[in-house]
Amino acid sequence: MNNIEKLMRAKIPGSETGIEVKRTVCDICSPTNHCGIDAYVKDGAVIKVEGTKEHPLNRGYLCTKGVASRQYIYREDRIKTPLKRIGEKGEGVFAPISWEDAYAEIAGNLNRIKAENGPDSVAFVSGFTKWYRPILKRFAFAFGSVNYGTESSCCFETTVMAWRCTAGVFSVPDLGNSKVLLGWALSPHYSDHNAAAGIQAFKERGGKVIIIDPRRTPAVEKFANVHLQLKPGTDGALALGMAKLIIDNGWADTEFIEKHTYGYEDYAEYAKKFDLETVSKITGLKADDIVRATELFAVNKPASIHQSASPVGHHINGFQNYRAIIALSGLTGNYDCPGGLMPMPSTYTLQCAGFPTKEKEFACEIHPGSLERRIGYGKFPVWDAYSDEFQMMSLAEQIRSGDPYPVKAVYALGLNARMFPNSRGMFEALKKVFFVDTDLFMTDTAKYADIVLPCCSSFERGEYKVYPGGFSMFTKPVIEPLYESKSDVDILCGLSAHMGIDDDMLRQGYEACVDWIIQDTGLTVDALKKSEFPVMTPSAMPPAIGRAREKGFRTPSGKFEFKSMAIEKMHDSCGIDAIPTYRDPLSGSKKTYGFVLTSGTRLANAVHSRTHDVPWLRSLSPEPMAEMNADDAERLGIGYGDMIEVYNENGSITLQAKPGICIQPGNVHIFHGYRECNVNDLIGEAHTDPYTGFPGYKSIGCDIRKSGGESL
Ligand SMILES: Nc1nc2c(c(=O)[nH]1)N[C@H]1C(S)=C(S)[C@@H](COP(=O)(O)OP(=O)(O)OC[C@H]3O[C@@H](n4cnc5c(=O)[nH]c(N)nc54)[C@H](O)[C@@H]3O)O[C@H]1N2
Ligand SMILES: Nc1nc2c(c(=O)[nH]1)N[C@H]1C(S)=C(S)[C@@H](COP(=O)(O)OP(=O)(O)OC[C@H]3O[C@@H](n4cnc5c(=O)[nH]c(N)nc54)[C@H](O)[C@@H]3O)O[C@H]1N2
Ligand SMILES: [Mo]
Repeated sequence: MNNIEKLMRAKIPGSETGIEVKRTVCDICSPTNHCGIDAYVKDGAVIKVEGTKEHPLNRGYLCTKGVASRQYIYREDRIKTPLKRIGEKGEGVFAPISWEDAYAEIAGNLNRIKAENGPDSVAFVSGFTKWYRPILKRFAFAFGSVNYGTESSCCFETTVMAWRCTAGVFSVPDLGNSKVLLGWALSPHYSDHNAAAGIQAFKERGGKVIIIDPRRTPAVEKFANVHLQLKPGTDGALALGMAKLIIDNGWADTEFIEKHTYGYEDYAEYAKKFDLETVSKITGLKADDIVRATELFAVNKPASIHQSASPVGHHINGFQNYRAIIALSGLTGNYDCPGGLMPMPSTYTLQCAGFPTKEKEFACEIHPGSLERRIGYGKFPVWDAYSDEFQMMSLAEQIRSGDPYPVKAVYALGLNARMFPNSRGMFEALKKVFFVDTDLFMTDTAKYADIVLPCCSSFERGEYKVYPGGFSMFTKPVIEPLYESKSDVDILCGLSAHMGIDDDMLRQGYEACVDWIIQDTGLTVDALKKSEFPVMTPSAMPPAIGRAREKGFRTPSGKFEFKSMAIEKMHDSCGIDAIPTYRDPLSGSKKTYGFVLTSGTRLANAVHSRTHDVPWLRSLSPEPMAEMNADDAERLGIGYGDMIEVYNENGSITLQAKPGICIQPGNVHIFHGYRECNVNDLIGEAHTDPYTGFPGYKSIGCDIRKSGGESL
């Protein structure tokens, strides 16, 4: 082997090998975890990836997903050209067409449907991906449709809403100055891996951690001083029980309550119902453990609360449960003070980086008029009040019923029908509309599309990004878009011209749009492009801790609201409660079942549906599995790997059993996103939170039996 061959084999960059190192990001996870990547590029192909050492987020490290980036971007089922359906919907038989023909076909159909049924009969929707959202929303609104909806309908938005109606703004822990962290559903090793190191450092400084989680996780093993392994969806009862203990023991911050809160008397009166015995019964927790955790949290100030992105909200009582948790920060005076919870509005596409952008103004500049025309409007009052998106969980039903008006087309970016409860109903609905789907991969949802458009990955495009701590970045493509793919935004901008949408911004393209959005930050796209790494944004400010106490909260009462004034106004027409009342998460089911089904805990190696077809990642959890408690399994004669059927009034799925100690007896947990075994077939469309429309993914009744055997 000569020297050059050796260098090539070791993938050493330089003029001898022609290998260049170019910087990009991995965008497989949520934007909080879009890690810096050093892409080793040779002859226009990525031949190796490493973490970027200079990136403030990952500092050189990559997780399993980032390490598998090459397999992700070069997946065999990448869509290569625009496609037109020639087979039946769902069959996956398509003919390649040119971009011009695809644009013409889409423009012709959407403009015809608009002329025949009005602009709202076209819904513009997005799955999990966030980066293009301001542009998609502007496109929808400029087209004239109020129907812009995203996966935020089932993700993190319910937390944001709970915060907005309590403190006026989303808030985050000031962990650096806390003594105690109440880790409500805290499991960063799986869902937010870059955050785990910060909590480790907090522990090493002597910080105490309480974890509230129905599951034993690495965070429980490594961080928890106390673990409350409660029954799924009983968080509200626990939080109200903690409130009662705090009040009864004189641990409440009376000064904060008097000066800065609204609705305390009603909240305190309601909490009286949640005595230790009642709470133990509802949550399955030992009374002593509840007292120990409450005292640790309430007497060691300052303390902060981590409320995770979604699991607390994935119940039919999720919004109220979140509010009950958040209320504890006001009750103990741990709000808007160093070491407590601090107000932190989002900067750009749901990220809190600590400076304002004009994302919202950009998306809504051309406004289509009254949002009361939105799909599902009137069903979920808190959603209607706090979001300008339509609640996507109402989409399938309105397509099927045509009530109050027909939805005739769905223009989607990365839509996954299996994300929805009653996914079969969503697939059926997609048969009834003119459906365009843009994706990297030929998914089972894309197979229902009339036109499929190939988009490219983060390695193949430029993108504006923000990171906590005031960082901004504009990435550059490290390779050309593969095959005939284009970036989602280039597709939207191209289509806008063909559709005759009268919007100069969309015509000018992505970089002009971003320049508009970041006009007040002291940066431009050109300036950002000069750096390969995130840079500090001139307009970034440290969090304004203490401002709400001084100047008032951005709520209707100007106070921290134990009782929401906004919801008080809705009470008479909608019957929803202004204080964080609790109801049984299983009360939505028609029948009583032997087990509680909970789903979708994150896997370290997977993100929803998008990674199960990446060979390295799939190899780490190759089979869909139902986790159950070893005692239940033994009692029922179920061994590891046995095929079991999990079923309820909504459907039945068959998968391998995985008995263990992760969850308590009485629960079955199933990971989500698997094409061949979709847990959302067991969740009914009406199993939603009446405040926000969020699906009850994480608590529904079910029974199990050995596959082909008797009911157990
Ligand atoms: N049972 C159960 N169901 C759940 C959950 C649960 O916990 N339990 N969690 C819910 C939550 S919180 C969420 S956020 C949702 C997420 O649900 P999904 O939206 O289903 O998430 P993904 O499968 O990651 O992504 C959807 C599609 O986007 C495509 N995609 C990837 N990158 C791009 C891109 O750059 N452009 C375009 N156009 N497409 C792209 C992917 O290939 C994929 O087909 O699932 C929800 N569903
Ligand atoms: N690897 C990976 N990371 C991801 C994702 C992914 O798919 N894969 N998805 C991203 C997205 S879209 C989201 S929304 C976030 C979600 O991220 P997180 O909000 O952290 O959610 P999970 O990891 O699902 O759950 C965290 C913990 O909550 C527990 N939990 C479940 N039900 C309940 C409950 O009723 N009460 C309490 N107290 N705890 C409960 C689970 O057992 C789990 O240990 O993750 C993001 N990060
Ligand atoms: Mo999510």
